[in-house]
Amino acid sequence: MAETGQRQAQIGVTGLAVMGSNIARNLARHGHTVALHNRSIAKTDALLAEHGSEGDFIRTETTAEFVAALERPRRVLMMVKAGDATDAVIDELADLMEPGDIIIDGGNSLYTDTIRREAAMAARGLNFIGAGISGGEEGALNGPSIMPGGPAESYESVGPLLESISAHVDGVPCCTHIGPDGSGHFVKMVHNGIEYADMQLIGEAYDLMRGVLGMDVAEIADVFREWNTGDLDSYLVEITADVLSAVDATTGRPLVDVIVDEAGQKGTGRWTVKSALDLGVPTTGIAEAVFARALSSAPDQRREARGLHSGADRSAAPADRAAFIEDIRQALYASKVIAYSQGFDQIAAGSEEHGWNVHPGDLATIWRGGCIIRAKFLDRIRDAYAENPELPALLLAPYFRDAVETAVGSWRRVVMTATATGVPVPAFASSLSYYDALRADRLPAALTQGLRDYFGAHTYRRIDKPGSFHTLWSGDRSEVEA
Ligand code: NBP
Repeated sequence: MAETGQRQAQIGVTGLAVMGSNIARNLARHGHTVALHNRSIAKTDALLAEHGSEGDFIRTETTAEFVAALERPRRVLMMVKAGDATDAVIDELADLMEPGDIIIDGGNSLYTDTIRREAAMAARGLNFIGAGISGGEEGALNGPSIMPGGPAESYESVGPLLESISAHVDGVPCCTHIGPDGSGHFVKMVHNGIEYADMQLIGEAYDLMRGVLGMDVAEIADVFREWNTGDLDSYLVEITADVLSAVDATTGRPLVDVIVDEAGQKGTGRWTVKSALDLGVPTTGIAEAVFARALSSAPDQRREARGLHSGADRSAAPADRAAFIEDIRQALYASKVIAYSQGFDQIAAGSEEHGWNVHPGDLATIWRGGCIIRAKFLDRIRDAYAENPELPALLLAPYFRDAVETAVGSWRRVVMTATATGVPVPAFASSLSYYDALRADRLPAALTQGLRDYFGAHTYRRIDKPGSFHTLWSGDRSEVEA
């Protein structure tokens, strides 16, 4: 640790709350000299007091001191609250920086803000990188998954630094240049959306074991532990077993039973769904997960509705417990394939819309470690895109197609049983409907078009000849070419 002097830092970190301080420590532990800055000095001093011996830090108090402590081109990693705070810090930094310097926003910024900020910084000759960072506080310290978007030239300067602190899987860093401007924050947003879907599916699997099979929480924890040794091997399944194993010290009950059942959200899931709507991509798994959290967080309505008649048929509960647990596992896997397939579709659509040229295989590679959705499954996704970079949908890759076709009987039994017994499975059910709709020969969209033509003369196309047509519904009902 040192006061500002002639020594200069390879990188500066501003915003030293949980994420920023852990990333600064991670950078220092990898041999980089790190200038430290926070709006209020207390966090800087706390970091130095507790962890100053972990590496080479330069303490700075003001933004001017901070910028002056950096070697050129200056590299600043911002880890501040997303939104107005991020704009305020960028403005302050930009006034003190010079053309060629690089600002990295490692916060959870909305990608459209990143597009705007990147353009504004480029106009001032500054390089702006919007880097999605996943892994929470533990990942920030020990190796996160990093998704940087921005000018390719600036990645040459910051890429090696970021790659050095990222997680590594099979020697490959979980960090790569995603594409221009908002692409990094966009893929991080969809990553978080997939995380929502993953967690919702896990929740539904747990609820089925409780509600249909009447298993106790410890038994369900064992099932998740067992699942984590197979195809479902993932961080989220692993920590599900841990959370379900926790016992409340005060009451002696399973911790999950004393936690209020209202799920919070910070916004990235909602952003993903809004973007899916704008792009016209049916990201139903993520949408169901966001809506399920919203429903859980409507306690007044839920209280009033609690006594509604269920019409549930308890006799529909399967007698063979082991077989139904296997059905749930298959349904979880198949629904997870759908959620990822939809998420990758959304990324492809966003990439197309903004001209980002995002490589889906790269994402599967850098999501294998460090991030919350890390899973064995990601290896399969990476292989699928390596085999065919032009895959029309992840679901259609031979491996996933086989997996889902194998699972579909189980999936139907699970959704039927859940429906009969009154256990809500919005993500399982809508994923199955998505699958059925996608593989259908014909969809009722033909009727929708007929109705639209009837009341709004919106026209329709025919299966047997080109052109657009309209039926004179209120006249003689003959067809005219539109
Ligand atoms: P917070 O999101 O809670 O932000 C706190 C930091 O922002 C503090 O350093 C605070 O300074 C600074 N700050 C604020 Br608030 N307003 C400011 C302003 N107007 N000017 C300058 N600094 C300001 O911290 P976090 O949870 O460590 O997250 C940092 C970023 O990383 C966020 O964008 C977050 O969304 C993202 N992220 C978080 C996680 C996670 O697991 N927590 C994971 C991935 C990404 P102060 O100390 O002076 O108040």
